[in-house]
Amino acid sequence: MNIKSAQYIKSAVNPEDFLQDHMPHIVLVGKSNVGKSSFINCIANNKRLAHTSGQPGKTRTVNFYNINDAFYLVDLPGYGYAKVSKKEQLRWGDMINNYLYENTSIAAIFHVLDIRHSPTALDRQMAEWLLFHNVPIVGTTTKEDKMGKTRWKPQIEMIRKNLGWSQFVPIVPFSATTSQGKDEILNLMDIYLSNYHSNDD
Ligand SMILES: Nc1nc2c(ncn2[C@@H]2O[C@H](COP(=O)(O)OP(=O)(O)O)[C@@H](O)[C@H]2O)c(=O)[nH]1
Ligand SMILES: [Mg+2]
Repeated sequence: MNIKSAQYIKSAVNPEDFLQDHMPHIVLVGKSNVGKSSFINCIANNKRLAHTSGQPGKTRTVNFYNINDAFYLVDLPGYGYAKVSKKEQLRWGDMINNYLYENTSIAAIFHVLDIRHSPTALDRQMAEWLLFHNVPIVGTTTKEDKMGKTRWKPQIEMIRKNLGWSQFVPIVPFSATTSQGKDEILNLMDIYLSNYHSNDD
């Protein structure tokens, strides 16, 4: 897939504001500061499309980007930011579950994890929700430029085991800094979008 156009559409908090039209959604989930915005900018070839930040926990909305007028890339609010209150954590859980429940347009969900770290309890909770919602999952282990290549495979298998992902869940080592893994991610997006469309009729 070539990215011909990428445009920020809107940010939403309430289910009635989530986009729901004919276009499928490809969704990003992951810890705050893991690199979701950087992933979007790298995939879309536009460093300024999604707001990246050294200030974790800033994205508290569901953000929609129109890619090629063919699908929405959807950035769900990151989790696990220590300074967030209990109340806000609950609101976050509601928002994500609302989005997942209301949504029948999800072609695939990319669960983004830092290749250097073991999954957290919230990563595992997220993985459980996604398995429950029965949507296609792609693991993306990002910031791989910060780790020697020989260590990728054992880290990836540790993450797979920890999250209870079968061998059928693809896990792509990725770096927004070097664009490593970008082509594979675009190919997977293509595959899941065509599977989604063939389920349509
Ligand atoms: N070295 C490296 N840094 C990254 C990568 N992806 C993101 N970052 C950095 O990690 C921080 C958080 O990234 P951001 O995309 O805002 O994370 P988000 O909160 O998940 O959207 C920023 O300082 C990014 O520059 C990567 O692949 N490699
Ligand atoms: Mg972000």
